Amino acid sequence: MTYETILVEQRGGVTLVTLNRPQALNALNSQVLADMLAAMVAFDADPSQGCAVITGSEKAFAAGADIKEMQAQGFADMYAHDFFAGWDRFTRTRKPIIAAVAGYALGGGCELAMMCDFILAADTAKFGQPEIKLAVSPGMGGSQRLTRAVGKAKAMEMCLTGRMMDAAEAERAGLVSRVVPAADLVEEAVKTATTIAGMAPLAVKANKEMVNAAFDTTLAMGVQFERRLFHALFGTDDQSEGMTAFVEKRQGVWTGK
Ligand code: CO8
Repeated sequence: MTYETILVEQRGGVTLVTLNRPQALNALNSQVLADMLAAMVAFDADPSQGCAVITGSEKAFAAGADIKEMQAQGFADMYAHDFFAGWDRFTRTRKPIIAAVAGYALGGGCELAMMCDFILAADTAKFGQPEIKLAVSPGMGGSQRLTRAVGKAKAMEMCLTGRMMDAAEAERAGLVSRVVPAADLVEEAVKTATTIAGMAPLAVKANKEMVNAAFDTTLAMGVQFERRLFHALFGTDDQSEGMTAFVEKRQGVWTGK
């Protein structure tokens, strides 16, 4: 399957998606949304694929939602079409997605990275929510996810001033899991994704679901949710195989059942 605005390749059990609108620094327009959703639905449905990596170019992961597409829109258009609500579907992808960010991740680009399960950053990465400079605001979840990731003080300052955060600050603030040299970014992300793709598939989905639940619920409810999913994994063949393999000092062989 080929797409207009993204490149998709499979590297073993890893789906590598590269945003490919270099002329617009990978700005996210309606076509990117359509292409990305189609790619993620295919990824989720393909049993040979265990983890995805989304990356951009050396200069930009994505420089935001496409300003030229939004420029002429009024409230009625935005509201009638529930503009960009389609990105909610992206967050319902059940297998893990790693954002591999080099260069600018601004506005919708920062928000897309935060919709992924974690962010691996190149030392060149720059994160920001500069929408206020356009007299608007984040619209793809940035005010919520950034605040949860880095706390109110930094999120508020970034949203109100448009200030960018470099990779080192993003790592200190907990926005990214790790910073790697730019030249190694995609290789390191694919390596990490390969590790995840090698785990028992049901356990991967359960771990993703329970960590995400930490954002949506109270501590007590989240702990209960985790415990129930943990119990449920004891109904899988792979749990039995995983623990038997440990005792027999060998690698587990997963069936995804
Ligand atoms: N949209 C459309 N085109 C863009 C965007 C964008 N977000 N960013 C860059 N481009 C285009 C430029 O217009 C330029 O095109 P052209 O060559 O035709 O003039 C090309 O990409 C290269 O960009 P620059 O020449 O500006 O490159 P520089 O290296 O000088 O600057 C920057 C790089 C600093 C990244 C600069 O391009 C910039 O500031 N871009 C805009 C960043 C921004 O404001 N992002 C937020 C956008 S708003 C948003 O994301 C809202 C999200 C929520 C929406 C949800 C709605 C419900």
